[in-house]
Amino acid sequence: MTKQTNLQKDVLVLNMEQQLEEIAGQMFGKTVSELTDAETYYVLLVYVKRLMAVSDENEGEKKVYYISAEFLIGKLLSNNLINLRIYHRVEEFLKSKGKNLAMIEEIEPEPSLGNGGLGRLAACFLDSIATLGFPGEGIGLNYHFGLFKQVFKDRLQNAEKNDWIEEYSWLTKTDVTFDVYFGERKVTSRLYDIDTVGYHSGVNKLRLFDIESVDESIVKDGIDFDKEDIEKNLTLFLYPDDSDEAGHLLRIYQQYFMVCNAAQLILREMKEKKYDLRKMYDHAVIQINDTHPTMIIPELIRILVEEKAFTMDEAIEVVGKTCAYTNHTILAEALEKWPLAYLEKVVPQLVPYIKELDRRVSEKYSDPKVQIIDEDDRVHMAHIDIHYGFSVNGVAAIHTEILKDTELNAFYKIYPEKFNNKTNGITFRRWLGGCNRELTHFLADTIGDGFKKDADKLEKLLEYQDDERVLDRLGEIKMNRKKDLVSYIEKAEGITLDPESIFDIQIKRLHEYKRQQMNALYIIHKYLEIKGGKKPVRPLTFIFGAKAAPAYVIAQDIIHLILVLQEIVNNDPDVSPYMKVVMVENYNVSYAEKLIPACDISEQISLASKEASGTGNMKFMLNGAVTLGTSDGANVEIHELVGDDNIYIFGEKSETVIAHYEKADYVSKEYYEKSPVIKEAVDFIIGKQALAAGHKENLERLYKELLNKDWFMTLLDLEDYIAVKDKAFADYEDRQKWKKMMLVNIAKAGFFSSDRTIAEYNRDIWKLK
Ligand code: CR6
Repeated sequence: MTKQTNLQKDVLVLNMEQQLEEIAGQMFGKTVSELTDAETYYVLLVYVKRLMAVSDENEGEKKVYYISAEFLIGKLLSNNLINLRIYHRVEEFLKSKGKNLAMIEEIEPEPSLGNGGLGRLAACFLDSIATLGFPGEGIGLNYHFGLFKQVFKDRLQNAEKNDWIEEYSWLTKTDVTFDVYFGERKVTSRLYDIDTVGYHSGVNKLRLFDIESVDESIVKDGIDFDKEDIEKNLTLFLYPDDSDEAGHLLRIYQQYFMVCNAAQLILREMKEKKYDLRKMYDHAVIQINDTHPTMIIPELIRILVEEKAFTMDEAIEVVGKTCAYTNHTILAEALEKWPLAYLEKVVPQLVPYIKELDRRVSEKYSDPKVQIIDEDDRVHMAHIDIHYGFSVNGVAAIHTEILKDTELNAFYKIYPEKFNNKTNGITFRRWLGGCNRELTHFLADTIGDGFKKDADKLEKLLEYQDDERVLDRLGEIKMNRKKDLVSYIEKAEGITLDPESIFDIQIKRLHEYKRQQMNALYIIHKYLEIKGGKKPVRPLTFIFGAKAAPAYVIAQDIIHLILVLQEIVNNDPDVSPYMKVVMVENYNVSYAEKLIPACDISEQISLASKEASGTGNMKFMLNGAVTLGTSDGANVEIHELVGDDNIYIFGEKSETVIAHYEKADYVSKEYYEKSPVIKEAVDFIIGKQALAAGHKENLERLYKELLNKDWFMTLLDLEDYIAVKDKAFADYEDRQKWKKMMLVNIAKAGFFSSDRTIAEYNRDIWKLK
């Protein structure tokens, strides 16, 4: 970009007030003071988009393409204002016109283009890539409804469609379209861009592909639609229900649509810039975010061979030096294995290439564990990435070790040099600056604002760990966020909470391995204790937020149990003065931004070895919550950083858990039978009270699951969990000691900045200038 455009940007910033008045006039024929909050939001959106359009793009000889089926970007207005460093000025100007920026931010619909951690990570990475000034872009799909909206009816989860694209949105329609072939069937794509601006830095693009013929009107009740009608449904939803064959096929259609467009976009850029395709890896690095984009490998090889006169050997070499893979899970059901027959149906043109890639592997290695196509003719997508990419990374130290030692050990033996760890991170612009402005200001006043560019500088806070004034201010700020949350929940859920109580929060996707059910059993235990006359010193508030995949039955049952407990506990006059339970409806990024700053105790209680990293754990710590967790994922690194005194760790270690799986010797019933405490809590699920408040079918199914299967070993850790959680609640009463723990957690959170993570990706994998 030229100097002139910089100047343009400076002028736009300088004349912000005048610009906003002008846009208000053009759009609504009003002055800013006459606008409604909704109109003000659109005026701000148009202004910020103009600003980003004339900002410098981060450019260079080599670029990273982060391909991902999910980008859980969340609302963008306040984040963009922060990164453009005009938040305060805009806020002041609006105030002078009688408006409140925080209220205007509420108007923005949230784009829910992701499920959870993996999608949110991609969004944090875009922010950090832009902030560090690296040339890079995200490539994904423009889902019209994103992840479903959760509604509770009769204490059950219902899924509704989740509109987010309005007449004015952050999307910019481009004139880029590509032809995409599914065998003989051709569809046409359309590219939409969302600018992502770095903090104090240039702009990168998130490129979202859509299909021209998409038809929102085919979605009738809830989220049901005709899964066969690809031309109309391809980009309607994120991960449509894949409990049946049509759902599986649709997912493959989506994945191929994504990578086919990505490949064409990348090759187009190579051509425009007159780069030598035979040295593609000098100009492009493709980061494959989990296996959803894996087909980019055979697709690129196919194009190079069929259209660019490469031999197969040459194509494999060039693509192999361009592609890198990130693994985000060891859960078998999340590691994609597509039946070859499905691929033949959707993308017959890729199948000969996949077979050739498989043939080359089987020629060299006989170990069945490393084959691409297995005996049942299923294609192991991760195996394509590992054999034909140059890097394989896990997302936390313990996760990468488990990959190397256990899950991917056979591959590690072949390619030790490919394996590396990149512990996840979060962008502090959103998860501190955006969601906790008061804390951010206080930190800047206390230790200077260097931490905004260099997160490690947060450690300076340690010098104040015995400073009563600083500790009291931290306590005060926490109380303010709790009060904010109390009024929000009052409005949103109709439940009144006590800000003086301890806020214990578990927010994340609902999955048995994350063990929300263990937290629920603790709540039952506490409820029975209080009923029996043993009252807690201070009231306790248990908050949950979680969506369950619509086809995941037990997860729905766990939600049901929590909602039943909410009903029983909150309406019991003997108990409700001492404890409350809330499961918030439609938990999403915006809700997280309100919950996390208000948290005292962060629940990170997954079964050791199963949570690859977690990123919520990092957000809580940064906002001064203390972790109650297992030795799993990034909890292990949090523990190392803050030390034994500033975290509550419980439960079996991952080696023990893995050994249980290997020997298949975990029997949940044994734990139930030998512990009266466990028995009493589990029995409550099908007791009179629960059945009166809930549904027999759901509660009985969950009860049986816990007793007969308990695949994620809830009962294994329950007693230890109860003991350690009780200890944490007791420690909370030593207020000064607790505030010191808060301070140490904030001070040590710098390591978890996604700026650090991205700097490491670049140092070890991408090598951008
Ligand atoms: N569910 C992991 O489970 C990790 C994120 C981002 C997950 C979680 O521990 O923090 O990825 N994995 O790396 C997948 O989505 C497959 C997640 O979000």
